[in-house]
Amino acid sequence: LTMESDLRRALERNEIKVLFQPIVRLEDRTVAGFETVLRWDHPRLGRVTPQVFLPIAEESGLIVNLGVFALERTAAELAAWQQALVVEPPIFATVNLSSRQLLRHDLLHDVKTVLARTGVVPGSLKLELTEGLVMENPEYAAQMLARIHELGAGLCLDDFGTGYSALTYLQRFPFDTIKIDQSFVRQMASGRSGILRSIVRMAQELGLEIVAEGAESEADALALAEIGCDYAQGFAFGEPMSVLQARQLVGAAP
Ligand code: G
Ligand code: G
Ligand code: MN
Ligand code: NA
Repeated sequence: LTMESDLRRALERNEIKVLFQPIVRLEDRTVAGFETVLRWDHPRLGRVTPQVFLPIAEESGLIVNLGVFALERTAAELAAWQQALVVEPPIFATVNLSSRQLLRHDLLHDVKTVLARTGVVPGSLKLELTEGLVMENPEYAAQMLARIHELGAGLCLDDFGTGYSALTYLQRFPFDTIKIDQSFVRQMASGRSGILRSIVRMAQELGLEIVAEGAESEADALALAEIGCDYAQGFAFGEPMSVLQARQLVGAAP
């Protein structure tokens, strides 16, 4: 309960940080975009990870405020980069969604407001959701995601391959990107790349962009490129970093 009341004040006390982890284009190793993740710099406990505070945020409803915060910060930063830099295609950013957020009707309003206020290039601000989240209520999720897609936000299916992997759902939902779970990159590194290869072939067939998550070495990056992944994310290219570091990385630092 202490944690909950601390979290309630954390936003106004500037203790919540939005970190940016680079997503790199495998063909030329340029930074294509970022996934943003939250961290809580607690005055006594130090840096608290989402695994610890997200369950509390979900339970208490504070996830709504945190979600709007992550969305606004990410979109504002992205818009500034898009104005400062002329790169084609423009840099993108993905923001994680949790179940409470998807099930809230206001999500549409929040996304619409953020897109209108920041003027990011349509599709360059993406929402990232897991299969499990979508499968909690596929009918409802299909409707919500269709409307989010209509607003001009991108959609990325996170942790792909770990859940139900009902392939028909990939066609039913307007995802433009899949993010292949780290476990397949680990398997590949130990000589088993069969599933990874078939996921990539299927995603290509469906016209989806492919991000591989958990690229930790140069060998991983080379193998992922050879298999046909478009992008990779992982410690090989950078851990989640501060917004200032991200600005420097894209060349948009003042
Ligand atoms: O960054 P890290 O690997 O510690 O993230 C752990 C988990 O927390 C990931 O599954 C990620 O999706 C989730 N997460 C990180 N930031 C956010 C956020 O802004 N909103 C939501 N809903 N989940 C997040
Ligand atoms: O569940 P989700 O995919 O949103 O979580 C992303 C998390 O994965 C981030 O919090 C980040 O810390 C972690 N991560 C990112 N890159 C790597 C990596 O190369 N190796 C490992 N082990 N974890 C990573
Ligand atoms: Mn994610
Ligand atoms: Na993931």
